[in-house]
Amino acid sequence: MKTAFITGITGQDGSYLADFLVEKGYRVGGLVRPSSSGSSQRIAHLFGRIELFSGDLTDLGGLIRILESLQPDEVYNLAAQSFVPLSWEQTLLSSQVTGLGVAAILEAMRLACPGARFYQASSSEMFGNAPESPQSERTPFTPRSPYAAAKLFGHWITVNYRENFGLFSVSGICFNHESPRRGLEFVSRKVTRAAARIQLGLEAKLPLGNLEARRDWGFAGDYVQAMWRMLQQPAPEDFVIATGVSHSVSDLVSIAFERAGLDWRKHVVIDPAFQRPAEVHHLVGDASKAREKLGWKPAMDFQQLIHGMVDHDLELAREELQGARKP
Ligand code: NAP
Ligand code: F7E
Repeated sequence: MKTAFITGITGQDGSYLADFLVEKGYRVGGLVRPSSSGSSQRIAHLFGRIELFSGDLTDLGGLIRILESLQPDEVYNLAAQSFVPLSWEQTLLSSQVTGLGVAAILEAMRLACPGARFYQASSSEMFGNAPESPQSERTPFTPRSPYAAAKLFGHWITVNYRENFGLFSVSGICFNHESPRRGLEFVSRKVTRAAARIQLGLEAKLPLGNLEARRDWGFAGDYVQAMWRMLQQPAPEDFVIATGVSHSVSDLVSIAFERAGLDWRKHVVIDPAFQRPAEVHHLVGDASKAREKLGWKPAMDFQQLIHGMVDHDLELAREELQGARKP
């Protein structure tokens, strides 16, 4: 039986990865923040089948103690302050967790379990307004937010630990991926939840920022499989993970509202508070290396993804109406 350790296990990707690894027969350990007692609902169905360790990605001593006791075969670093606008408000905290936190977990691994394999959750945000499209492993990085700059540090420190210490450490440069477990502040979930709540009369308007921004949106459940495949390779390498198809925020809104039986033009309002001065306008990935070397391709397309999210949010909104769920 293999053992995996997941930081960020209470997040969207961490919860899907834990599902996937438990299903594969792994012993799964996860890092949870002492303050996150209220945010474990994404992994509640796994209680009893995973082991949780209290700690913080920025606390080297705690990470060393956990890794010494667990002795994992694979470490997945998914913890981060992952919301781009918040990284402008909490710049140092975001840099510490999303950037320096990667150095902390790598250093802990080097000291406690140097033979383990390491996955770093790198991001397409590192490309910024890239000079070429689509973006691949060879595209230059031009980060455009503290989040993206911190991710770039995490990306390069992962490469450096590989080259200097011989660690099996790799980065997956993942483009946006969503699911019914997505945080409510990200645009996909904000839209699907609002469409559902407007349909059931729980809300009337949806304030949004830039409707022209384009992203390459995939399904989180598909992306965690790529993460695992990267750690099963004979040699450590970095991979872009993407669908290769981009859509605008207005495409997203139109598909979601249509699924909910609504005309989005009657409900969406533009609110400058949600516009980003340093916007990343268009990201779309070229995942041909992952297709060739990992045998990975996404199973779910954009419309299926958004339909599934709307259907899930309609169910939650119905429960809320019946008084079985808090808003
Ligand atoms: P998410 O839902 O925001 O989850 C972030 C996780 O990090 C949560 O479990 C959170 O714990 C944890 N965390 C935050 N600060 C921490 C700290 N100081 N110490 C320990 N844990 C901490 O993010 P996600 O969408 O699953 O993404 C997973 C990773 O992939 C992130 O690193 C993200 O930046 C990266 N990424 C995501 C995407 C995407 O489209 N989803 C694309 C590319 C890269 P709490 O529950 O306690 O808050
Ligand atoms: O924004 C536009 C916004 O916040 C997507 C994170 O997982 O993926 C995610 O980062 C786009 C942007 O995701 C609203 O301006 C318009 O152009 O859903 P988002 P993100 O910033 O792309 C990357 C790959 C990560 O690594 C990150 O961790 O949508 N947009 N109106 C809006 N966005 C939000 N949130 N809210 C709006 O009202």
